[in-house]
Amino acid sequence: QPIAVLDSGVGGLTVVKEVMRQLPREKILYFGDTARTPYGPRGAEEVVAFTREIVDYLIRYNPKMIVIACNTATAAALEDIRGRVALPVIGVISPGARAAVSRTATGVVGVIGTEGTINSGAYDAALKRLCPDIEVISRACPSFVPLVEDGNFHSMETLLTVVEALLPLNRSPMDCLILGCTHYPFLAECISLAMGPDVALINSAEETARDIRAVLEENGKLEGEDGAAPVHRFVCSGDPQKFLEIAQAWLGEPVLVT
Ligand code: DGN
Repeated sequence: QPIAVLDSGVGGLTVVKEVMRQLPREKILYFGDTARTPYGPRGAEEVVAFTREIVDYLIRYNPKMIVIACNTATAAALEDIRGRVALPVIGVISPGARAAVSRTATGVVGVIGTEGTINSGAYDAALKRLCPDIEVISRACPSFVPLVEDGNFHSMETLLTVVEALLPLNRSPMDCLILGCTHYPFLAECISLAMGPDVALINSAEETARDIRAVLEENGKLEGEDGAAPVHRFVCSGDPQKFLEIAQAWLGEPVLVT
């Protein structure tokens, strides 16, 4: 039985990479909605409708659990999907919030994400639930996802776009910045250059993979250490060749895309 992972495009691969590292025996079935990316500027109702469609598709493959590896879809649709399916469903926002709260010393945390994620207030709520006194500085960065979907991770154009978008955050006393969009770890080098060495970047993938393990353990579904190496499967709604190139470069191994 696979773990089903979904995103609006290639962003959820940042979570997949961490699952492969922490849980190497688990089989992954990934869906990237590359034909309809980006989700960020879409209304919550549309994001819920798209997420429902993808989950209905993934369910046919009898997964152990569903991972919504997209902050925009987590903010809009996590509760809706939990109410619709009988499987465990997890998102990426509470894991990222938890990682930031345990990391910050100043109590000032930055969050960057899509317009959908930032406008939903989901990170503010998740962070304040864990730590009521925390100060949260948020900014939507709508220009980032298209760069990642184009495979444009390190160019001068990318660096300039990132620096310009993050300039307003630069003088704040935050000591960590949540990458509140699963596409952003692809741009981590540029983001880190823009923010300087005193700001730690929080990638929710690591913490999300820990949550996945906890859910599987709780349900007695964790694969044993001695199992065979799993064959993962990747499905995208857009150009499979472009997806394949980005997936192989990011994951560092050949992948099967259908
Ligand atoms: N990767 C997605 C996220 O984490 O919000 C969304 C990207 C998008 O579609 N704009």
